[in-house]
Order: sequence, then C-alpha cells, then structure tokens
Amino acid sequence: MPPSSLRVVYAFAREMHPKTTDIFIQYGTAGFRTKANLLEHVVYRMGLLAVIRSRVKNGRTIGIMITASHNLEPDNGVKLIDPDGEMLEQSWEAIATKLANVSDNDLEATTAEIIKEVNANMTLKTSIFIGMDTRYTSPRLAQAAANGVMALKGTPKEFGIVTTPMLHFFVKCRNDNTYGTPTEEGYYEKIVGAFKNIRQKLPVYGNYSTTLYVDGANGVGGKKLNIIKKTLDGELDLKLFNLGGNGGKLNLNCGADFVKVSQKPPVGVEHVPMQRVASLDGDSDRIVYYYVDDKDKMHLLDGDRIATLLASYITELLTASEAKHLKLGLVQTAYANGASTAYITQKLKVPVTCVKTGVKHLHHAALSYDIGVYFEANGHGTVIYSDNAKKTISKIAEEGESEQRKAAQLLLNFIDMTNETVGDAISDLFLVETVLCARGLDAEQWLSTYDDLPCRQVKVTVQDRNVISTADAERVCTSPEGLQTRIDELVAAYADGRAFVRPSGTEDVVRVYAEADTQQSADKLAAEVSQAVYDLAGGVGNRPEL
Ligand code: G16
Repeated sequence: MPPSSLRVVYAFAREMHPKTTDIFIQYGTAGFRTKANLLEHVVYRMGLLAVIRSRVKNGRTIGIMITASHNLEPDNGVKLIDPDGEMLEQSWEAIATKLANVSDNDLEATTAEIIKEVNANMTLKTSIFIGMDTRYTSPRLAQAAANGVMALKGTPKEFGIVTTPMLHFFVKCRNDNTYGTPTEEGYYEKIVGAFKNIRQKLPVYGNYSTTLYVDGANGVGGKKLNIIKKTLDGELDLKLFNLGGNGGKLNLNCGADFVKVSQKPPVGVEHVPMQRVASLDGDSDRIVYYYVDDKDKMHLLDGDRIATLLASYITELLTASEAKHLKLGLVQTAYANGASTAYITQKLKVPVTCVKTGVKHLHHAALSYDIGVYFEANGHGTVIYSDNAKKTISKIAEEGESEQRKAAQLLLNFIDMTNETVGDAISDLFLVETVLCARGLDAEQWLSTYDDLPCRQVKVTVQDRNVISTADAERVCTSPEGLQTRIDELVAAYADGRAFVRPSGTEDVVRVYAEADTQQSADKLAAEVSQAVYDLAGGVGNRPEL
C-alpha cells in the first residue's frame, strides 16, 4: 500500500469516528476499557492496528473483540487477539496506546510511522476476525473496528455476538487448521463433542449429580449454553438463569466477579440447598462455582479450586498412563488463597509460579511447563499442553498397555475439551464437570479438599491510580512512599495475615486484597489497608470505614 493511500485513514477518522475527547486511554490488563461513549475512535484505530499486526505476521489472521467482560453495562472495551489465539504481544501494547491517543490530524502520520517502525508489508492480503459481547453499544463499536480494517484494505469477518474465548478459538483455528474449525459450530463440535465422548467412558457414580445450575451474568455465555444444552442428550442437565431477559442487567449483582468479590450468591438464581451452581461473567471468559448450604451460608469454589481440581486429575491420569515424566506446573497470581498454594505445593507436589494479574502473564508463564495449568482466583484460566506432551500422550493412547491406554485416551479427550487459547468459562465448565463425575463428588466434597483462608477484596477510588507501583508479582508496593511500610505494620498484627494493593487495569480503582485467620480479621485488615491507600495515594470521596 503506497503511503498516499493512508489518506483514507484520516478521512474515515474525521468523517466517521472522530476523536472527541482528550482523556488519555491506556491498553490495560485486557485491552482498552472505559465508558462506551469514549471508545469509538479507539476501536476504529484498533481496526487499523489489527491490519498492521496481521501484515507483520505474514498475513495471519488477528482478532478484535469488543467487550468489557466483567465490567458493568455502561462500559465497553476492545482487545486484540494474536495469531495463536493468545492476547496481543505485550511490546505492542505501547504502540496501541500511542495510536489510540494521537489527534485525528496526526493519525495519518502516526500510522505511517508505526508501519515503518514494525516493518509491515502493506501489500499482503489479510483477514481480521471481529466479535462482540451483548452490550447495546457493541454493534456500533464493531462497525468502527470493521471500518478501521477496511481503511487499510484488510478484510473484516464479523462473527456477531460470541463469547470472548470463542473468538480466540476461531483465530487460532483460522491460522492452524489442525486445532479445529473456525466457526461456532466448529467450537461446539470440538469442546462439547469431547465432553460427550468422555462421558461415554465415565459413568455417573457416587455423589455426583448431573444437574447443574448456571448463572449466565445476563451476558453471552448463558445464551450459548442454551444452544449447547439442547445437544447434551442428558449427559448434563443444565438449568440456566440470568440469560438477559426479565430486566436482568449485565453483571449487575450477578456473574462470576460479583460472586467472587462480594462472596454472595447472585440475584436471579433459584436457591436450592447444596445445589452446585456455576457462575459465568459477562463475556464468558471466567467461571466460579458455589453452593448455598442448608443454613443459607454460601460456599465459594473459585479459580484456585478449579485449578487444584484440574491439576490433581491430570496428575492422576499422567500417573496412570505412565507419562509422569511430563512436567506439570501451576501458575497463580497474588490473589491466590494462601491455603490453595500450600495445598498445591505440599499435598499435590506440583510446582507453582506466581505472576502479575492478567491472563497474558499467566499464559506466558504456563508455557514453560509440558502441561501448564493457570488460573486467577477470579476464575479466569485454562490448561495448556506442549507439543511434546500431546505427542507423548497420543503415543501412549495408541501403543500403551491396556490401563495406560485408557488413561491416555481420557487425557486426549480432556485436551480436546480445553480451549487452550485463553480462559473459557464454557470449556472450564465441562472440564470441572468431567472431574467431579470421574470422582463421584458433590460440591461439598470438592470443597473439603482444603480450607481456604478467609479473605476480602475491596476497591478504593483515588485521584490517579497510576501513583501506585508494584513489584514482585504485585506483592510489594513500591510507591507511593511509605505505603508498603504501613501495610507491613498492619499485616503484622494478624495471624496468617497477608495483604497487597495494586491499580486495576480494567476499572478506575485501586484493588486491595487481604487474608487472615478469621473472616472478621480479613475484613478489618482490608479496611485498614484501604484507609492507608486512601491517605497515602490521594483517595477521593469518603474515607473507607473500619
Ligand atoms: C480481566 C483480565 C483478568 C484480570 C481482570 C481484572 O478480566 O483478563 O486477567 O484478572 O481483568 O483485572 P484488573 O484487576 O487489572 O482490573 P475480564 O474477565 O474482565 O476480562
């Protein structure tokens, strides 16, 4: 593409997607996120960037997802998906931020500069996959993305309303046809097909019940499960709630983030004592489980629980198939409950790596294992298998002794059921249900594997959350001065106390996490640390109360 044709980039911007705000926006934990009405020019420019990125990657397909995932309805967001279905390479986040923030007048020149800097061959043909969540602002933003793609002579392919992990899957399949077919049907065929396959081999027994309640967060995941439900032939009896009708608002008092952070059951879900419930988030990239006991107490089974359940089952199958030499490891963040880390390292004897928040960091760290299980406590995670692991397991499934072969075949189904590109609530749901079924467990038995330390997570609003810097996988606060010393003093007063603070990359808040030996202590520690943040990091509004 000769530089003169970049004029259309400016023309499109000025006529259709002008930059109407001077508010600086940054590529955060999972792309750009803010109020939907501030995003149109950003999304248009991400359409441009997706084409440039694709051309740097020899014309391989790139994805653009319009979603603000767990955020409330007025927000929206955009993130780019790299050719293997993973999050955008981190070194490109700064480029994305630069392009998002230049004035319309500088857009043409900046686009030309970026093309030169990354050495993109602008003559290559390219297709860009675009998906969106159910927000009413998403169609308009998806159109802006498509216009950005066309402005640089790329071909947009729009998938309409899909879950975020589905779009990651489509991108991967488009660039690697051994992984699957890049359509919604292809996704169901692979993931749900593997679940049905494995269920033929694992009869229901023990305390496991095939009835599962689901909180769809009034988002896209519940709608897709409604399609899947009809094909399950009784293998799993899904009772779906919060599907977006009856005035239910996206992620409002429901969904995985609400359940995890507030430690309360969602509204809109029928309560049946001891019934296992899976709670998804708005774009279905996260899942947590819970049940309410006969005394109305809610018990949470979060991402840490899912990680330990999957890691222990995979370990069991590796042992049975005599592929123990494959190195399995688990990746967590600072939010992981201390009791889960102790259980994984001491009981399961599985190595653990701790990294910064954001699946991009977890995914990257998990690649260093033959089999990497990664989960954030908030329910965002998956399992990834190296080529070596897949080859070894396939070989045993074909050539091993009878018992080894059986275990390896189960593992192959398990791999097929996994969306390895990113955390996927639907795929994770089928993985969890498989393990619970294989072990004959109900939710209470699942919970009994270890006792969580009581914890509390809260948000503090400050003038500028970027005044907070952290180190050591966000476990240490390096600025503002004095804050970490204050946190250390506060933590020292509690048995099993631990606390950290970090700026959110998806909301305009500082997050505070605390755990201690009792819920009362965890709550108090979280409140004290919140006050320290408010005092030392420029709190706005009311000072948090003890
Ligand atoms: C996104 C990221 C997650 C992260 C979460 C919260 O989730 O994909 O990795 O844990 O945001 O991030 P932060 O604490 O920086 O706001 P989702 O489900 O919103 O896409």
